[in-house]
Amino acid sequence: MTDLSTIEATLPAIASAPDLAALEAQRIALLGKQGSVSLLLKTLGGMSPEERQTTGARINRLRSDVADALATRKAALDRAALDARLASETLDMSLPIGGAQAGSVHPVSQVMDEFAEIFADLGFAVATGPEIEDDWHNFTALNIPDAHPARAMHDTFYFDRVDGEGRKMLLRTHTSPVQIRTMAASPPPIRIIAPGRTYRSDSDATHTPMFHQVEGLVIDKGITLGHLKWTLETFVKAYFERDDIVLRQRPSYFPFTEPSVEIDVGYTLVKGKRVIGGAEPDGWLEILGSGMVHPRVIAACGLDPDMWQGFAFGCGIDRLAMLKYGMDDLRAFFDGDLRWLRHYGFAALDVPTLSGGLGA
Ligand code: 2U9
Repeated sequence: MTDLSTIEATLPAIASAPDLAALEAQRIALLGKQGSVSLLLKTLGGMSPEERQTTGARINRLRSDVADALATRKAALDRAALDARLASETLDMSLPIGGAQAGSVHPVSQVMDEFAEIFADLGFAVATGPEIEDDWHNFTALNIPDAHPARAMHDTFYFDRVDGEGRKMLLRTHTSPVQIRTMAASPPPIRIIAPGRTYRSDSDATHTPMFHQVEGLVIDKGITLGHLKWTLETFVKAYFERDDIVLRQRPSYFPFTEPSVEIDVGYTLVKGKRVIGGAEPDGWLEILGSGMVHPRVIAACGLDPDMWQGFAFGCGIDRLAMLKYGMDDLRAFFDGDLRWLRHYGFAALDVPTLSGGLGA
């Protein structure tokens, strides 16, 4: 058996091991099953108590010195190997991205960007908020009290817990709570759009449990239905990128707006296909809901409805994307099928701008 002093003398060799393979050979020779230090450790059992206190302690110290020296050298060799790799591997940032592997912008993201661009031009900011909400922000503040039938109509996903104030937690059924939070937090005038994910327990060819909305809100003094009509007309013309757009307004009902107005856009038949636009429509498609913000909603956010008025609107982005870009099944939007994404996706650098054109 190699004696203690001889092994102690090998410690400096560990610190100068030329590479990881040599270091591993040293580790096996010292600490492996038949390694010299391991064999010395086995002699501890046969020692007298006095011997264990002196020689035994020296062997244990040797074991830990060897382990430390191996770890220190390994860290240094690893670092040197990484440095060498980083120095030898280069990335040419000017190479074209690999065609088949290139990602694309999902039509829903594209349409959200188009909305933001059009409404930024009209002075609207983009506001966002939590997807997990409480029933006060999602319903009560929007003039939908506890027993109101609209709560049932929203097919809400509830959590089985309440928040600190005893409010039921849920997945927001519309983006309206974002506007409630904005009104409660910042003084008018307010001009915002709120794009985002919304959730309802509903699933068929035209409904998915998760879908996307954009809602808009204007709060100021002296706001009228005229402002609403002009804003939506300006938006729809910009979105479909044509001036010969005819809108039809139909009276409707939402708890949070009074009066409420549904907006249809005229389409013309071109070779049997519906095309949005045309001065003399062949038919109508419903695209937006809107109205003057209900005074109770303004009051719920701590504002005086005699001083402040406003209008709001809401629409499903997924449906608007289908109308503009021609998809016919909503469910395919969220299947993650690469063929669909390549076909309907947009180039990442093709950012929509009013000056450069919105869509492809
Ligand atoms: C506040 C006040 C009023 C938002 C509005 C609509 C009309 C509407 C639907 C369109 C299709 C939802 O995706 S959809 O099912 N929305 O028709 N939304 S007015 O009104 C608000 C929002 C917030 C504070």
